[in-house]
Amino acid sequence: MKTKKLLVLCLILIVAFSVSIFSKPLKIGFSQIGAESAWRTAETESMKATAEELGVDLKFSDAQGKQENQIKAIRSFIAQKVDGIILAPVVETGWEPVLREAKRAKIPVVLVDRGIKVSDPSLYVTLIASDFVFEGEEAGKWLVKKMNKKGNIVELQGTPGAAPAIDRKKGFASIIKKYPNMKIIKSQTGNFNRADGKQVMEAFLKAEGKKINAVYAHNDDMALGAIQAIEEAGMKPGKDIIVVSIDGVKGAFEAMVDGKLNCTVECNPLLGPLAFQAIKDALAGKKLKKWIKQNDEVFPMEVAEDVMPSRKY
Ligand code: GYE
Repeated sequence: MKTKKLLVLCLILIVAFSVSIFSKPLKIGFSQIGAESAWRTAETESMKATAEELGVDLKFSDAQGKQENQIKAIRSFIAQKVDGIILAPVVETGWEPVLREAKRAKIPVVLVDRGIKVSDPSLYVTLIASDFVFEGEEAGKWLVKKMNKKGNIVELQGTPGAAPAIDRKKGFASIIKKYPNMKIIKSQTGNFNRADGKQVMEAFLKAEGKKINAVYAHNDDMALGAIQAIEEAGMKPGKDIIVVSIDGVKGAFEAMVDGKLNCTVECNPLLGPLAFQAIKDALAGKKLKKWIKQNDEVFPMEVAEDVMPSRKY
């Protein structure tokens, strides 16, 4: 009898405890990199919309492209005793100290869209992101076919030190180097934004002029900037110079329909639902895969018009 009573009491306590945790809205901090591209804006919207749908109390912080601001945001989330942290890390390195602080405070950290390099994998729950090496390889394979295995390419890289910049360069180069008549004649960062993409392309055109047969941009925004530079130089993007990029944002599809962009490899930014689910799973003690990989498709301009209406970002 005594043990039965004790059991009932325990049960009541467990239920009361669970109700107290789960009835108040989850407080989650999201440290976003900035708003350098249409892709990132789509990701921010996905996070905010999902938080609203789920009734999550979202603390949103825009780091204006600076890691130090992200570190400050994470510290402030810890001080506010959030239930979980979602981090889109601007660069791969330099996260260990602040993530150790989050771990000490028992706050699960979910990485979205970009990976990091840490010696202790327990510092984050999971990474929800695309395979950037694969995306670079796909862009390379498509270009090899389009260029008939020969020609000169210029490359617009993403932000220095960012996982998608490093891996998209690596994946692309691994394909191109198999073809001795294909050459990457220039490669420079355009910081994942349109204005820098345009400016760097202008410099490339000044230096190499008509030698350039193709542009490979690590994201659509830089490709759209490059397209403008090509037009201003009196050439036809998509015809005189082939343009291929990554992300698959609306602006890219519009440029493909206009015949100015030849191909985009998609990269899914709609990570809100998966990110909040991952935090909930971590809080419930579930073990998650270290990388929840997103699958991406290649969209050449020939399919753009048909596909465009079904695009969600
Ligand atoms: O491709 C680009 C950006 O991290 C995957 O960041 C993301 C990249 C995306 O700003 O447009």
